[in-house]
Amino acid sequence: MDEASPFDIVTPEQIRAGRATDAYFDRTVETLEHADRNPTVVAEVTADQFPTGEFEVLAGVEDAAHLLADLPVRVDSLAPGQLFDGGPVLRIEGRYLDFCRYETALLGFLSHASGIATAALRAQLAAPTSSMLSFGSRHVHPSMAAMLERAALVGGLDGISNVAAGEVIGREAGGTMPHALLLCFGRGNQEQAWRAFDEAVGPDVPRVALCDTFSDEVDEVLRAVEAVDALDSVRLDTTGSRRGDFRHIVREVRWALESRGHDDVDIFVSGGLGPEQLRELDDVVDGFGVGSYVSNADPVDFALDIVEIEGDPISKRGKLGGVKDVYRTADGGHHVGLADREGPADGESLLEPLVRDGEVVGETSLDAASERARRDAEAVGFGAEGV
Ligand code: PCP
Repeated sequence: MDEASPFDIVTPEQIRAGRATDAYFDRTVETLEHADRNPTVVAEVTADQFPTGEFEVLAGVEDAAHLLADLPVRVDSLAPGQLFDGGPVLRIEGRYLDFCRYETALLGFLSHASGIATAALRAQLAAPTSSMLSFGSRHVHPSMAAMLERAALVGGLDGISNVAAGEVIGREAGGTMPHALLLCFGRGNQEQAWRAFDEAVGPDVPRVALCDTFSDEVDEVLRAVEAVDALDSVRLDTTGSRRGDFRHIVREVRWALESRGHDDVDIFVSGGLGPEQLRELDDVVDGFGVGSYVSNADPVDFALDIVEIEGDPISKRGKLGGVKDVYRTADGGHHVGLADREGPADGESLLEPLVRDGEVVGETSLDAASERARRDAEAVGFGAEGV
């Protein structure tokens, strides 16, 4: 183990050097070099061979691009944020030994981020009128926080909570107070905690009082608005065992605020929320913190397969040989076809150059990816039926 790294973290240098690989790729390199065999191949990253109608969001493309740009290969891919339901999302052309060892890291970059971005999009579409922050970094290994937060934003969440991840991806982390802060001031002293927070933090930090620590939500909310003049919001993170009818609790809080003239105080809720609860609460809250539903999403089951060797189509059983293209048709459907044939008349080809001559040439910006996911969800009807 590297003495300089006390944590169980594979370093960026190891990833770049092709060491974040399954050992059988090392054996494959040894064997091919021994046999003096290094064919020119085309390989494709695919989850489903044929379109399934069940769309997922592609994320992790920028990491994949930076990994592959160091290698003498040509890479095409769907753009980050693009929705897909079958066929290749990324294609590599080159000598096999030049990228063999990188398959493991490449699939890891794409699989995990795409699963998270898909869950984020599903969450966002369940509550389209509320703002939504990513609160899940506590559920993942800290070395993955930036991946989590970027993918959550690609899927449409509005903000992130992990500070270091924000520094990596160029976004400022948001968040105000945990229960620990209230507990440190002691039972019955919530006003002291809320006021101390108001006095301590900078003017740009929204004044959000957490109002569920010791007593009834309505009671704590009314105390908070009295305690802090410029209160922006209250947050309810009512624990599951006390929740009962959470929508009713939120409506009571809204009623109590409005009846005392505090219509401008927003209500923010968090804790164990997935699409069903988000949908149920969207019209009575202003914002959500969503953690585990997004952070614990299953990775997409991508595989990398060689589909052409020295110009001839090839595949293992159950996979489709030959270089493919993926088309979006006007009705929002997907069509997968051989790249050297004519695509559907109304089809737009989705695979675009990502890496050429050692340079990342594809568009990988976070804003463009989020915008694409949003537009694409509309185009294919993602989330339209509450899924
Ligand atoms: C919220 C809640 C969840 C956190 C967010 C993640 O934190 O208690 O544990 O959301 P999730 O349930 O959707 O994964 P806080 O209220 O700040 O937690 P704490 O009780 O630690 O103060």
